[in-house]
Amino acid sequence: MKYAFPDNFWWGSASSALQTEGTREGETTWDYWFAREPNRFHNGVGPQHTSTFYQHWKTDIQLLKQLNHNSFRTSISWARLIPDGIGEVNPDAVDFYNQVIDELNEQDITPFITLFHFDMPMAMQEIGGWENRDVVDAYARYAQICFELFGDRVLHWFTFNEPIVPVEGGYLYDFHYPNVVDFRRAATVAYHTVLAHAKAVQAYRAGHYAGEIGIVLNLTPSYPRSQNPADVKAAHVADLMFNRSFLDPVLRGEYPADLVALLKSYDQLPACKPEDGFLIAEGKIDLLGINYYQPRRVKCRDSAVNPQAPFMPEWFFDSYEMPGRKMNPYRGWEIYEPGIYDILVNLRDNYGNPRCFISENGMGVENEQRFIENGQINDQYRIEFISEHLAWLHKGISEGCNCLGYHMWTFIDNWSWCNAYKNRYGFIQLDLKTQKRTIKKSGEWFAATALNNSFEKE
Ligand code: BGP
Repeated sequence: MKYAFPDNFWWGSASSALQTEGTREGETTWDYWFAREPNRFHNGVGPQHTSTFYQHWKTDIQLLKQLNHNSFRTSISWARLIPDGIGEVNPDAVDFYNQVIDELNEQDITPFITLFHFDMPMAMQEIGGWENRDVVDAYARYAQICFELFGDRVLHWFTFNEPIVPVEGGYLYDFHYPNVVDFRRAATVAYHTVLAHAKAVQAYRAGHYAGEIGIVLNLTPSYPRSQNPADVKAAHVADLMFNRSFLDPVLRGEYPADLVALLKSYDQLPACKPEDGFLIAEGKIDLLGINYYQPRRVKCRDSAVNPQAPFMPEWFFDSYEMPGRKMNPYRGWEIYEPGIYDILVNLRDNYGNPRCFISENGMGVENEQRFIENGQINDQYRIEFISEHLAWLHKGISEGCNCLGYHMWTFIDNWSWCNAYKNRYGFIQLDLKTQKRTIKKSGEWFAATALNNSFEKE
């Protein structure tokens, strides 16, 4: 069967500043944390020398061209642009991002720019990070500076990438700095992130720029083990906590009433100001980026909650390991292609069918050198992964979902936070010693698909 996509469909990939640039300038929480606890990072590899995009941006953009990208998302590093988060702008950073943006446009690759991809300037973390409303204001200023500097040539902006991840990693599950486990503080961080998002949207609207502004959310459809009301309720709470805590404010301009009621009943609500509601209502977006990697399967709890234990989302559900689920064993994530369709249908039916696109989807695999044939990684598994997700995406579009594109994570193997270079995601293999870039089979497959705006599959 031939799967053809609408005209002007966005084909491309995503990356982020800290994971690719290398040549660190402006300290982030990652630099600080790595200096103190290198053992937290796979093989002790930190963020200093990631995939050298800072030096090789021009030839890397050539490679994007070879992959037939018509669009590409990366982020601006707040700490590179404004090293202390709030003060002077670094002119070298302005030059660098100007060059990258201009070259992308020159090559007819539409730049999609994220303002915050997990990389908090350390100076901002030192005053409390997202727990402090002053940091919300500093971020709003940073956003406004970016719009003023680059808004004439960047027409697709994203305030945050996966804002729930720093909440989970930094304040619940101990996989990002500052390694706190405290739900109320996590809720405050999430809430202030939504306020920061809304302030950036407000600034963008006030500037009457020509483009559009959105956010990138990692949506994990929550599937109950069974239709038993207890399992269904468990899935509902997981959905409220991990999806709707950001989805509802950015698309509906308000929080789900049952999420607010639930947190209130456990005394976990962040401190709110009366004017916050108006601000959140102004944070409604033009375009939603959807990162989809895995579903969330849950069941009701098998055991009673220990009332002395810290309050956690897991007070309301257990994870459910569905027998026979397909796994990516390297990352430990389930692969469930219909999830992409379920997300789109949910947006169509319950959120007014917003303009959206898949902003990340991908498969990290360890030790890909074992698949080298004639000097090239033959990653057939990745081609299958992509084409199966695309088939479900295609079904969604044919049923009226407003999905405008598909971006892969990622173009060149890059540094994956605490996993460093363990799992490789790229269309292009990166030799860490020589920095040599070699297109994988999946890169060739994607280039052909983008060129034809279609692909064939049985
Ligand atoms: C997303 C992030 C990316 C990227 C990707 C792969 O959550 O937006 O930054 O890293 O996941 O995940 P990981 O690197 O954790 O394997």
